[in-house]
Amino acid sequence: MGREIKVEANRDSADSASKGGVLVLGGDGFCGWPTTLHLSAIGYNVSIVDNLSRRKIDIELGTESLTPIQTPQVRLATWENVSGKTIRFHNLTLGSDYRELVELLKNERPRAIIHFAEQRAAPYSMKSPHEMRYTVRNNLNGTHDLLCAVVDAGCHDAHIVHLGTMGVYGYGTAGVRVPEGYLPVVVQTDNGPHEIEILYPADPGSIYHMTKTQDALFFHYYSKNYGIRITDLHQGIVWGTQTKETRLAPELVNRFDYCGDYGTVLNRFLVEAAIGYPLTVHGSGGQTRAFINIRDTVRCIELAISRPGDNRRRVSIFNQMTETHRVIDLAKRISEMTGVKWRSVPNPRNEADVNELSVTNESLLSLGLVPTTLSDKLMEEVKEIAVKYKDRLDRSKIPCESSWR
Ligand code: NAD
Ligand code: USQ
Repeated sequence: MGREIKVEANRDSADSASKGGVLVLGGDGFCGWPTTLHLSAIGYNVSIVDNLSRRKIDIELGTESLTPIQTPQVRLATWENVSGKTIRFHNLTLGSDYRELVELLKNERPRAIIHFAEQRAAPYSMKSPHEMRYTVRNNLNGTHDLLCAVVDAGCHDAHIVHLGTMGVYGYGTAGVRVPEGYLPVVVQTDNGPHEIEILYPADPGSIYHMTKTQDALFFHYYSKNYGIRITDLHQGIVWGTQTKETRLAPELVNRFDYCGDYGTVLNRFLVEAAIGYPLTVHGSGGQTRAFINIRDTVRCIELAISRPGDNRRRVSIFNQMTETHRVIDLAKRISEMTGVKWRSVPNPRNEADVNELSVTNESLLSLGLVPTTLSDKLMEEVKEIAVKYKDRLDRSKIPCESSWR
């Protein structure tokens, strides 16, 4: 068994009142930590699996979260103090600690497994062959080991919810409104035209995004052959920092990445504005992308795991995003809000300078998601975090140095 942090004094009482057990793989990360707290708060009995590789990559890159995130021990003890609820932590590497994973699944028999545990930065995945190979090894072995272990442990009833990405579709959709994973197409057969449904053609723009397109095939295979229930959430760019639960104590603060590898565009613009650094628009800024606030991320996971069972032989694919924006429009809006100028920097990525993007997201809306859309008030809130911790910021880490070319 992986090293376990013991903060489980209330385990029995938590179990008896619980809505069921949930494993959060990658529960120490930016999306995983607030999701863990939220699921614990609403009555799930939650265990985290994380090998802290993200914290180690920070050390490797010589950077750290803008917010002072605490060790897992302090985070979990604080949560127990403020909520009275226990969360267990297993330090285990998905993709290599296979036997430990099988044992964990046999012991916990979770109702749902939320899979966040992948290397998630496109620029990091493109730095050099070392990071390219690490990203492929980590993400693909991790996802496959999880599926294989679920079968091996006889946990066929566990619902796997994976965090995928909008980037699996590519961003050049030729005017098509991007559907939720599947595309109906008409093929010519000897008996005339016949309609079939295919996975929307994959068009990854980085090694990282490519691993997510490959994950989709693993899910298709395990769902079709073993009847494992799988939901793949194709998430847009997440922005924001805090959620209702992470706000409950300073020790629960969520991670905030701003560096050129891990910082995502909107959070980076807000941090740049907070220190008067001209907003770094790549190229013309005509790139259109899908966005979602971190509060909606945690809500979407809640909705995904609480919905009734569906066809186990077909992966459910939902687009987890609430709005689309052009990068330049975000820069101009933040510039007007703060008085900090934007400037165009040469685009280090191999991506279209301009694209249109229209996305279907009915599934999560129909389950009850009420989108938290971009508002100056919410952006102010993120900027406040940036201002509060600006002395921790290292300006030399802002430029994006990973080049695709
Ligand atoms: P993150 O890097 O902050 O968190 C990932 C966590 O997984 C880290 O704590 C890391 O230590 C852990 N991890 C990675 N590989 C592991 C392994 N092999 N074994 C055990 N633990 C491992 O990333 P995030 O922003 O929270 O993203 C979580 C998921 O959501 C990723 O799969 C990502 O692709 C997806 N996603 C993120 C965004 C975003 O904007 N942040 C957008 C769309 C999709
Ligand atoms: N960009 C800038 N300036 C910056 C940083 C980025 O103009 O300072 C541009 C990029 O060139 C790109 C766009 O903003 O056109 C988005 O870049 P990003 O770094 O915010 O997002 P991306 O690399 O796509 O990755 C992030 C997450 C990833 C997730 C993905 C969802 O890191 O885990 O899968 O968003 S999506 O973009 O919908 O595929």
